[in-house]
Amino acid sequence: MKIVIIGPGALGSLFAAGLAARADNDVWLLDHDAERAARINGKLLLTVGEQEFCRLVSATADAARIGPADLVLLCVKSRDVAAGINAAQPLFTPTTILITFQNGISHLDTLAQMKLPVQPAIGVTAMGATLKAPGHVCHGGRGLTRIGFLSRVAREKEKQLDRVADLFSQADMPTERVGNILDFVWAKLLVNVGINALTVIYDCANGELLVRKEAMGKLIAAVLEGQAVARAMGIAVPADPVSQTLAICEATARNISSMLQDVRRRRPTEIGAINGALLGKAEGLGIDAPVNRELVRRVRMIEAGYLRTAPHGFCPDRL
Ligand code: KPL
Repeated sequence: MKIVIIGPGALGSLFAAGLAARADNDVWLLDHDAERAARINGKLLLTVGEQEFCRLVSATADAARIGPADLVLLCVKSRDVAAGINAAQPLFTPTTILITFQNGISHLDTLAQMKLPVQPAIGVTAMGATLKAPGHVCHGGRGLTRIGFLSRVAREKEKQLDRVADLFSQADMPTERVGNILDFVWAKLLVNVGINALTVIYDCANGELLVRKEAMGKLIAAVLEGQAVARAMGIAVPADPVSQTLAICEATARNISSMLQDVRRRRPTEIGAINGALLGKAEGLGIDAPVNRELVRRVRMIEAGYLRTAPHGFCPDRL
């Protein structure tokens, strides 16, 4: 099977390394950065605990070199979704399966507004990964991945997606095809709404939010605002999203959230795709979401501080 992963970040590299374990998979990484692609090409390093594996993965910045693919995994940040798909046109045929993995919900609007080569499936994963360097990824814990289409598709497409779920599961990345992927997107959104921005504001690891009274109050309020929006939209989120968020905070206590990692690397954050997108939905429905508004304002202020001092568009390791 020819598999192309767009975006050599932590998750993209983890998927590439996992799927390349099977010799009959021809795995490619598509990177917008040709120099970096040349460095990664042919050798992707995967660290799992004390063990290191070298996987044969080709990398390029030129989708035409790869040609038509069976499976495309879009693993770029939300703001790069349109550019990622546009650069990948030579990969698509009517039978290509495209699965997009982004945090937050704003990519769903981007996808809905685009003229897409195929109907995309949406992915939500709890797999943990950290990028040590381009071409070197560390496995950060196994969690369930869910994939599914947002609307009805032909039975054959569903079967294709079932086969992709099997392929992932056989590569030690347990995966299910689900019929209600939007519920899972929102369940994860509420967790990120409660944790990510606050770790930036308090400059702390996830677990520290649990011992800071003020942060805990904001976490709970932000998630409850999100739950109200989800309910108004008819989305079935977990009955107690606050407990779920607190449990994930505890389980990932030593993690530096992806948003705080972005801030520390002076990269644009995903605040717009997470709390900002939630706020947009709340406003559209006439629901007040003062805590999320405040979180967006404060993270944007922090972000503006360092983006202002960087050359225009500068982004050290944009993936
Ligand atoms: O998804 C995460 C992120 O950092 O984006 C959590 C669950 C908060 C783990 O750090």
